[in-house]
Amino acid sequence: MMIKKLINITNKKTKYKIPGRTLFCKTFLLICILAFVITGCGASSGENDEDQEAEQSKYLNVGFSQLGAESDWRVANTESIKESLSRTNGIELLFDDAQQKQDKQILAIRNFIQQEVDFIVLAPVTETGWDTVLQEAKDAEIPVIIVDRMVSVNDTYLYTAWVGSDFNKEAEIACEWLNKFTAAKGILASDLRIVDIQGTLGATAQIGRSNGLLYASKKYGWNIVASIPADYTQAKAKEVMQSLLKDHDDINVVYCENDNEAIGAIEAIEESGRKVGTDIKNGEILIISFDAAHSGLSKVLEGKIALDVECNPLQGESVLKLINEVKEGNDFQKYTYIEESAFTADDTVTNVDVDGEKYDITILTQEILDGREY
Ligand code: GYE
Repeated sequence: MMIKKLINITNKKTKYKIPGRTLFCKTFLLICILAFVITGCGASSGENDEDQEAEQSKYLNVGFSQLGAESDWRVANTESIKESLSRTNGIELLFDDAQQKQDKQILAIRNFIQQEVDFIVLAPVTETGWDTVLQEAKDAEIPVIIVDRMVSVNDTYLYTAWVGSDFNKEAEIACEWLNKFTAAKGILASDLRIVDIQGTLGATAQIGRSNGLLYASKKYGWNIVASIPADYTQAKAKEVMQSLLKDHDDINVVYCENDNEAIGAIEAIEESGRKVGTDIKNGEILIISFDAAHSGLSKVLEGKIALDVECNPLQGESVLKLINEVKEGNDFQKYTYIEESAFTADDTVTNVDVDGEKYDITILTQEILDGREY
């Protein structure tokens, strides 16, 4: 290959007149190049290729299609997976960030298939639209592990396993807390004027969190003033909140579907001259959030986020375990749910009932915040 390439280059060059060179000079030059390639250079590059191949075959090749880097949660999720799927753990990781675009994720998966990776890990931006590409991975006999959000496919045999959070449960915890908290403060359900700053429409986290709020609003008689997506980003949530505040002067609860959105919403509220807090009767706006990343929990401790429901992004170890189990042909769990908590700085509500079970609400301390890894 290499020799052919050099001959071609040399041939190309001979088409041009080289001033002051004789045919003898040109032939001599060609012989020298060939000798160099065949002896020293050619041999060592072959050896290098072999060395590289031998080095790489020591590792399991895993392609990871991450949907983006839109939030603190996402950054922590990427870091966790990169840390676990490392050479130390026998894995060569190919990483692709799709910048929140499904077509980029599909392209990345096709590239991984072409490169004949051993496993594909996919954090899908939305639930639908994966059947074709996952069938392609299946045909290539590459196991696919889905992380975080789900894929909604005609047949679940298209993926090997899934690791993530129970988004319906997270929403139920948040809404049960709001119901108990407002009841304890003597606030009527019919007085609640809630806005939902949603995540990326069609993402499992958005579907679970938005639906949970809708369900509870019907159950308890709350008013949902508006539901607007902000793609889980601080900047978009700030814009959304600014326009909501202009259109509605009676908002008293903002249900943000992640911490970065909550931070953006708080900025907009404070810049408008209103206050965030739990004293709804005196005009404060109560903020609920999800993720409980360090940035969100700091706002809990400052009294600006009333409740932050945890969504744990540290999924790397579970993914590594699954990969090893599948590789060894051992039994494995098709669905793995990560354990999670919920945090508040106010001790009015210490637990809620979720699906007939008591669920503790953790009172956040500086010590918990200091120990937060993400
Ligand atoms: O809450 C948000 C992120 O899908 C659980 O996506 C994830 C969500 C998370 O951008 O911060």
